[in-house]
Amino acid sequence: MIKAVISGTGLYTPPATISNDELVSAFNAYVERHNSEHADEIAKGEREALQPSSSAFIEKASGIKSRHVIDKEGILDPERMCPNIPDRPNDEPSVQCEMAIAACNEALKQAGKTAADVDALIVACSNLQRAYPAVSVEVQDALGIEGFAYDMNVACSSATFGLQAAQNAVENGSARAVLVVSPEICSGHLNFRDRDSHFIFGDACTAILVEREENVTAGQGFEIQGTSLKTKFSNAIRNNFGFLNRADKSGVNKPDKLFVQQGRKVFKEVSPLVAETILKQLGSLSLDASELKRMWLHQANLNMNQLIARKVLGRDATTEEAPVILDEYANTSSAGSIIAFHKNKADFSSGELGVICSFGAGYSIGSVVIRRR
Ligand code: CO8
Repeated sequence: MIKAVISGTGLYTPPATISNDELVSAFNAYVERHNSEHADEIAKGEREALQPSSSAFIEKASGIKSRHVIDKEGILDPERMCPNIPDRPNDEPSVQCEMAIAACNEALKQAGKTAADVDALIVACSNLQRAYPAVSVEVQDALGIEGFAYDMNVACSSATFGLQAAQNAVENGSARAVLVVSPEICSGHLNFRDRDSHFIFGDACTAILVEREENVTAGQGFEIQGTSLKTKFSNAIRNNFGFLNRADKSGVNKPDKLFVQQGRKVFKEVSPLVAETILKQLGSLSLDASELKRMWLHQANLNMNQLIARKVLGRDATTEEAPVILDEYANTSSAGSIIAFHKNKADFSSGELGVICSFGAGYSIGSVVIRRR
């Protein structure tokens, strides 16, 4: 039987960063202007005053200290509060394609492979910058990969669901190697005027190369032991942006056409579901949680990750056991758990086990147990 191995990972990090203080200062300038423009209505009780945001709240509630973004200026302009990412002509690579190329090249280099060794590419992410042609086919062409490519979206679990698709393609023989790439431009769909969520997301792109075991140098990479995917419908995290928006006369600029969530509800409902999924999966592989060296968890909220890790291990996890990257990156949707993996895997010795686990909108959970070769 053919076995699938993760032989390389790559990461593209946009150079621009926004600290909590910078973000809060732009938000509060917007609040001040809004409240002074509507002072009469607020005084008469006809309109509610907007409340300021605070860096202390953001760090305490989420663990986020800063985020990387494609464009800083537009987000921090209180008049605009949206990134400036101009459209490009069709004969230039799209922004997502550019991010994907950088991450894929690093993954290929880490694996010691070239595009000629790859048969398929999946762009797996929360937001695609156009409907078609598929961004994946553009990336495939830019990298010079023969074979096939497709886009897929399972929100924050896109990369782990993509990993299972890659594992299947490698193990059933339809591809020698598959690149799973997650160009997440979360700032494009974040409502920077919403106090409850303006701090949550950042931008980044990850890539993972999945290959046949026989094509990977002995002792290199992580063998995929098993994947466990779960979905359960919920309205608690939504983004109603879509191609039918223009067909609704009330217009495309309503707040529900951007990211909206009931954060508390998500926290309460998803955390136990994630721990349960991991434990069940370990059981089905005849493994015990105590055998895990590391959990590379989705990076949405520090308190949530600490709770999930505690439920899985039966005790508090150390930061070595459940590494954190959301302090620097914020929530980068499907890229988050892969960034944690990319940055925290070099110390693994042969035979050691870990789990990559994503969770988010849908709800969707993707858990991938891997063993260092
Ligand atoms: N500054 C100051 N105070 C604030 C702020 C703020 N910015 N925001 C809220 N508060 C106040 C509230 O008004 C409230 O005050 P009061 O107690 O007086 O009513 C108090 O702080 C507490 O508010 P919350 O209950 O909302 O705060 P929480 O402690 O629940 O923290 C979090 C909010 C951080 C959002 C938390 O609930 C959380 O992280 N939950 C989990 C969320 C999660 O994991 N979501 C996953 C979503 S990711 C995903 O799947 C989407 C993928 C698609 C990507 C699309 C890209 C855009």
